[in-house]
Amino acid sequence: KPVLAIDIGGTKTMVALVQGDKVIDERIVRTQREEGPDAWLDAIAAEISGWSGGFARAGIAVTGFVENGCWSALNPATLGIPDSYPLIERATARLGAPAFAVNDAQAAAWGEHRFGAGRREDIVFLTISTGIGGGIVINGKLASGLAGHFGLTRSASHGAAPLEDLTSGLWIAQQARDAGHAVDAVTVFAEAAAGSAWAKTIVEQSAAQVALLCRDIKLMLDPQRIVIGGGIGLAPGYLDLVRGKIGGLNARITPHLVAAELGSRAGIIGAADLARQHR
Ligand code: BMX
Repeated sequence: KPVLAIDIGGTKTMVALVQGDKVIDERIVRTQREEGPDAWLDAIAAEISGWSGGFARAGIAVTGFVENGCWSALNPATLGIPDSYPLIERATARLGAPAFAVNDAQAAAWGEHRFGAGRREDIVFLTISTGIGGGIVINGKLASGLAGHFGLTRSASHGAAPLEDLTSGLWIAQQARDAGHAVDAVTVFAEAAAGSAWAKTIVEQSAAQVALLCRDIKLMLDPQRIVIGGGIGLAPGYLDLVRGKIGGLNARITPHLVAAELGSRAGIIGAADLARQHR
């Protein structure tokens, strides 16, 4: 039977029926950021009411930290999750099937390792999205716990701000507003592609931060590939910009960047596979 796979991000939530690496059916809803996890689960349950009986278990990928079945925000600006929300318990009751939960970028890293751009390789997956998340696969194993939370790293030059607060989709939209353009991050990309100087500056600053991060990841973990996903990471032109900013490094330490082959589905496909193995 297919697995019910769910990916709750800071901006959108994907729900899908997944079998292996095949997505049989799929819905996307906005994450109602102000409403909280009970309402998010209600919205998911309403969306999939037609799928009842079509799955025997659920795999849930979420932005934030999952521990002992409970879900918390590490950066509440990315999504305001109440501390230690009992996700497994509530989701199992609400969805009517045993649920497994994992961080969204860790799930996506696993999906890309199993079925996508990182097959049979050690990879780091980076999602450039509402926030910036990551997952690490080393020696065929997914690193768990906090591992991969690159968006929360800081550097002396940034002061108290986590990296994602100076780089992510939320930051891009905020920068646009500060420049007098009340548009979302995707529109900033369209504007940059159309030649707007203000938009280009914002996108380039974000790409420069990600380039530095990829360089550091190469030195710390030496993955064969760094797989880039997320709504910003996969926006046309972004990956090339990042590659451009990395350019000029000694070949030995230059990271190999590729786009997520599963695209925006890396999280649901990875979560489904992890839920299947977890039984
Ligand atoms: C944040 C953090 C990570 C997450 C990443 C990407 C929270 C709520 N989230 O760093 O756990 O993986 O954002 O999340 O603390 P996304 O919503 O942008 O996909």
